[in-house]
Order: sequence, then structure tokens, then C-alpha cells
Amino acid sequence: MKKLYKCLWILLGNVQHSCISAILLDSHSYLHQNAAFQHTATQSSMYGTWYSENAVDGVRDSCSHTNTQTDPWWRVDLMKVYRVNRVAITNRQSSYSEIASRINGAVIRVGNIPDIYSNPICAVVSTIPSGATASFSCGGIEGRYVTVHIPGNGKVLTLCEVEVYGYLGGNWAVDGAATQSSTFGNWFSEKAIDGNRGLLQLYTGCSSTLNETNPWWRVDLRYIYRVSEVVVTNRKDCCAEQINGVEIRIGNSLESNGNNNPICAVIPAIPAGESYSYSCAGMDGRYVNLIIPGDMKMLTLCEVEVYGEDLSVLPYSLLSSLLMLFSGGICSSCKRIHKCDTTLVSNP
Ligand SMILES: [Ca+2]
Repeated sequence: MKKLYKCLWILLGNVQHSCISAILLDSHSYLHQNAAFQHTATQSSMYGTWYSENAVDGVRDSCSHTNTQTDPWWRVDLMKVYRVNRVAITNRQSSYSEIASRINGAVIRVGNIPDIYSNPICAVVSTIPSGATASFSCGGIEGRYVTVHIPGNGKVLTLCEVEVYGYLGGNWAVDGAATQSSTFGNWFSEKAIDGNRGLLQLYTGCSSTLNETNPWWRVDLRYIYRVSEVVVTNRKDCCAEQINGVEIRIGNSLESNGNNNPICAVIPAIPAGESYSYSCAGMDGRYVNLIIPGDMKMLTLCEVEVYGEDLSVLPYSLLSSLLMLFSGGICSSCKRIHKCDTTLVSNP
């Protein structure tokens, strides 16, 4: 998808790229795809030909079905680690309330362990009406497996569709490019995104600027992300207080080296060697800056991790609509598109 997006950019040129990006951001609700769709599903037993895959076939009236048994379960392997925002479950259609109510008490779990009972619980289903689809918020639990199970004897688990919505997990900063206002010795900027929190290699795993006025560090994530969380690891060897007052800024502008972008958080303090997480509540941006305002400051970072949603992932349907839109010349003037004045810097 990223490649398609890049092709579109090349085809349409930089001016129209800003239009596309604006549409991408505005059309965010379209960017959620069902991560479970057509992935491998298994269940504890099978009734007739009600295959486990029927719950991930994209059809809400084809269903999986276990036999009547103790603790029936069903599981889908998403193949990649996602931060799961919500799981939608479609119950079977039945005029018999005892059949529609079989789903009651089902436990939804999300996590990275294939075992049925080890992962964190996202939700417990109280009830879902016959043939209805209910959504359960998972609050961004990270995991590759989504499991549904019903504890108890003489239970039946029937699922007509299980949809999983979220975004790819993982730390995006490690794929970025780091830079900083100055470099102390060999404490290069990249050491804050080497995937190592710096505690194993105490004196070589961290970045540091010189002692200067307003020192800053920046990672270019290369694409625009909706940042949910930034995790900062402080140095362990000495002077932990140097990090006090660091501003975390996120945005798309490189004005003042990116240090004018909106603030996600100001770090009051981080104990030596600790990693603290800052919630950015979905700020959009390609650049993440850390800056300490003031004279005689030194910015040392042992790791900066950035978690969030990749906004460059674009479903084919929206992409084709965009192509039609642009081929029709509607975006020949950016002024005609809502929010087309979004400023983007294509390269630093
Ligand atoms: Ca189905």
C-alpha cells in the first residue's frame, strides 16, 4: 500500500500530494480495515461443516460452530502484531432465544500467546441480540491472536463474524532517521533509535548533544503517523535531572528544525535508567522532536520509541476513488478541496 501511495505521489507531483494527504487525514475513518479478514482461524471442535474460517470470511451470516462441550474456544491468528482498538462480533440469527443467548459470557482475549487463556481480556460478552453485531473496545491491547472462549460445561460457541480493528503495533522510530543540534563525542543521534534502551551498553547506547542553548533531537518517521504514545528512556550513568523540562513535539513542519510543532508533553523528570511513556492522543506527524529550552543544557536520550497508526495505509476502494477524483481534474485547484492548505514538507 505504501508503494501505491508513493506512486500516486510521483504521478501527481508535490503540489497535489498535499491535497492527497489532506484527504487521507480527513478520511481517517476509511482507513480501518478488518485485520482478521481471511486469516487462519481454529476452534476447539467443529459441528457439521461450520468451519472456524466462517467467522473471518467477511460474510456475517456464515458462522463457525463448536460442538456442545466444556470450555469451547475459537482463535484467529492475525499474522502480525496489532494494537487492537476494538473487536466486533456478529451473533447467529435465530428465533430461538436459547440459541441466540449461547454467546452470553463469551470472553474476548487479545495477546501474543497462542494459548487460549494466557492473554489479557478485552471484554466479556453479556449478550448480543440474534443476528446483531456488537463492538467491544480493547483500548489498544497489543497482540497477534484474538481468542473467544466460553467458560463452563455444556457450552456451544457460534461466531458468524469476528472483526478486528486497530493498527500495526511496534516502534516506528527504529525505521526513521535521527538528527540532533550537535553531537557530544560519539553519542550520535541514531543511538536513541537503535532499539536498545541503552542500559546494556551504558556509555555507547545513547545520543547526546553538547552543552548548548536549546539543544534538540529529532526523528523523521518518513511517513505521517497518528502518534498515540512516545516512550523516552533516560540515561542511567549520571545526571538524570538533565532531562527535566524536555518538550516532546510532533508535526509535519521543519520550521525551526521542527521545534515549533505542537507539544505532546513536557517531561517533568524521569528517574535514571527508567522508560516513561507519554500519551499523545493521536497527534498526526512525520517528525518527533525533543527539545530542552534554555541556556547551558545538554540533551541525552537513551531511547525514543514512537507508537501509533500508519496513516499511509490506504484501502484500494479509497485509492481508486482518489484516482477518479484527480483524473477528473477536481483537484487541479487545491482551493476546491477541504483542508488542502495542509503544509507538508516532502523532504528535510
Ligand atoms: Ca462469516
